[in-house]
Parts: sequence; C-alpha cells; structure tokens
Amino acid sequence: MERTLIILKPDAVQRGLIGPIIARFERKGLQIVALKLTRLDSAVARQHYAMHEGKPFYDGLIQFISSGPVVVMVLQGNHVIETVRKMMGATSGFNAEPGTIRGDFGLSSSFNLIHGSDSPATARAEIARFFAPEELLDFPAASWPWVYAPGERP
Ligand code: D4T
Repeated sequence: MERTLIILKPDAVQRGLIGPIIARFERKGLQIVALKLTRLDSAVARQHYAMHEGKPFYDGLIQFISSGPVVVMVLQGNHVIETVRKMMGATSGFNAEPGTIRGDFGLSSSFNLIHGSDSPATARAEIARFFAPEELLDFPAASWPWVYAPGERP
C-alpha cells in the first residue's frame, strides 16, 4: 500500500483545525500509521522546501513553517498520494475548490494549512525526514474489509 507524508502547518494547529482535517482523512478510509506534534527548526524547514530556494516566497515560507507547532503524520491507503492531493485542493485557499481542505478552511496562498507529498519518491524521502522506521506502525485496519472490495484489499 502507498504511504504519504502530511504536515498540518502552524496555521492549522493554531486555528484548531487538527481534528477537523484528520477527521476528513479517517472518514475517507485512509489509515494513520504515524503521527506526532512537533516543531520544524529552520534547518529541517529549509531541507523540506529546498526545491523552492531562491523563489520570492521562500524566506517567508521557511519563517512560517517553523513559526509554531505542526502535526506530521503518515497516511496509508491505495493511491493515497493522489487522493490526499485532491482532498487538499489548489495551493491557494482562494483558488481551491469548495469541498477541499484549503477550499473550505483558508483564503491565503502561503498560510495554506497542509502539506502532502506529491510523488512516491518524494513521499519516501519526506517520511524518512520526519520518522524513524520503528515509528511507522504496520497493522491491518479493522475498516479495510469495508473500505476496499476483495480485489482491491491490501
Ligand atoms: P506544499 O508543498 O506545502 O504541499 O504546497 P503545494 O504543493 O500545494 O504548493 P507548492 O509546492 O507550489 O508551494 C509550496 C509552499 O509554498 C507556499 N507558497 C507557494 C507561497 O507562500 N507563495 C506562493 O506564491 C506559492 C506558489 C505555499 C506552499
């Protein structure tokens, strides 16, 4: 099964949106296999957003993502990377469709609540950045027989 790394950014934590956002993933049928509240120091933030170095919003992005506690978690499920990206919505809350997390909860393009890995290779690197192997729990979810049809089941 596929895994993805999620960060609930400082704005989501401060606005009391940890529960409502995680509830959406649980209701979808996705499985949480790792979860913690932490804070990104500047070095980890720069590593995580290295691909944006040099862009006009880079310094503000590093400042924002390391400005307060974040929730990092690993979600597991069939096609979870694409599923979560769709549930997040477009980068800016203003452009994001209603029904998506950013579309329902935000208006900003920088305070945009959530990060999700964008490819399997990125997910592997990002999961390893935030979790040791032993922090990832491998267990059969009780919901699987009703979330997945027999041919789709893990
Ligand atoms: P992340 O990477 O956080 O999951 O967001 P996206 O995948 O949706 O968007 P992105 O990589 O293009 O941008 C990364 C991060 O930078 C912030 N940002 C982006 C910003 O502050 N101003 C901007 O103009 C853009 C494009 C928001 C997300």
